[in-house]
Amino acid sequence: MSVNTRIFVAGHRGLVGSAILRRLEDTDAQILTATREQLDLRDQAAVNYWFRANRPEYVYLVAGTVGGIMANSTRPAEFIYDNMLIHATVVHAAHLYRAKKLLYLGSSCIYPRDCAQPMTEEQLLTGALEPTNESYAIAKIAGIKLCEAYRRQYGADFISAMPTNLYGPNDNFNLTSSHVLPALIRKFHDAKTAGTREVVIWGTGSPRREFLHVDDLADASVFLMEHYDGMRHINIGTGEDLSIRELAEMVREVVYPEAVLLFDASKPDGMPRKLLDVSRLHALGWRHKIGLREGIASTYQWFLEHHDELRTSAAAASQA
Ligand code: GFB
Repeated sequence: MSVNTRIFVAGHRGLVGSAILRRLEDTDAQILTATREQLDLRDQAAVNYWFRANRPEYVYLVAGTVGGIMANSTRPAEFIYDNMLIHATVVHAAHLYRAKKLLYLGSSCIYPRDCAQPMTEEQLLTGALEPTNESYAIAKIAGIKLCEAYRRQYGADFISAMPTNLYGPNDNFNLTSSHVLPALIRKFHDAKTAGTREVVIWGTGSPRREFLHVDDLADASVFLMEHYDGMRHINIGTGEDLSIRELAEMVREVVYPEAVLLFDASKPDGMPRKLLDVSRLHALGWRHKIGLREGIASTYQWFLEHHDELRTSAAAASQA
């Protein structure tokens, strides 16, 4: 990339966007960002105006309203409305103002609830979705279809990738809206600080999930931007999963080994299993580097260093 190349990271304050900025730190290219206050990505006229003024050539579309199982179940309207609009406005403006390439990031919840495991890209739209995140999944599927449609009709080089559950620095540690991994770090940490041994884990502990460190995701995203230009979306993950109980035991070991686990089966389990088939990504030549235990330890370290700021921020739903 030359010094004049303009790259737009849409959603640069979130978990994924901030990791992409870190990954692009050494590039000579010009990195463009816009805060939510500067640009409402749900507003097509405002997005068009911004694209016309800034003319990005490469676009990382990683903005959206995101959250864990509880936020998804209780705020379905925000999840479908915000995400459908954000995906549509940015894809359309990238087409109108002739961006050379766009990478759109979805989520592994796009696959049917009872999908055969591991989930291949071909299983999209082969069955009913998991109800706890149906709104979000529909918006994410619409994003894939937007990229495919603009490629088919206009020849736009827009690609999509579907990451598995992510975690890392700048995650949301708010217990009502976060995903499981940051929630567990916070719960064990708070119990340790308060001197209580019992930590409550939502659900039965039996669902299985796959976790990818967001720095690996950022690396995979740059890799795909540089090396992939196909129509079909690509899964991004590690190809390994574990149960929520095993994850809780791992976080306990890092944060507070004396803690005792309690399971609250009145809370939803969500999808029974969500393991991505990553053979297409491996065949292209990319593999993750950060192991889960190591990633949990470094994320806990980050949490300790930023704990005071996090306590004061009400990051319920973020333009991630
Ligand atoms: O990460 P998570 O909220 O989302 O929950 P999903 C994963 C599993 O962890 C569920 C359990 O079985 C939860 O019940 N869990 C246990 C907890 N304790 C906790 C806790 O304290 N907090 C949370 N949040 N979970 C999301 C989707 O699904 O995954 C989104 O809702 C998106 O659409 C995202 O796709 C990646 O993995 O179930």
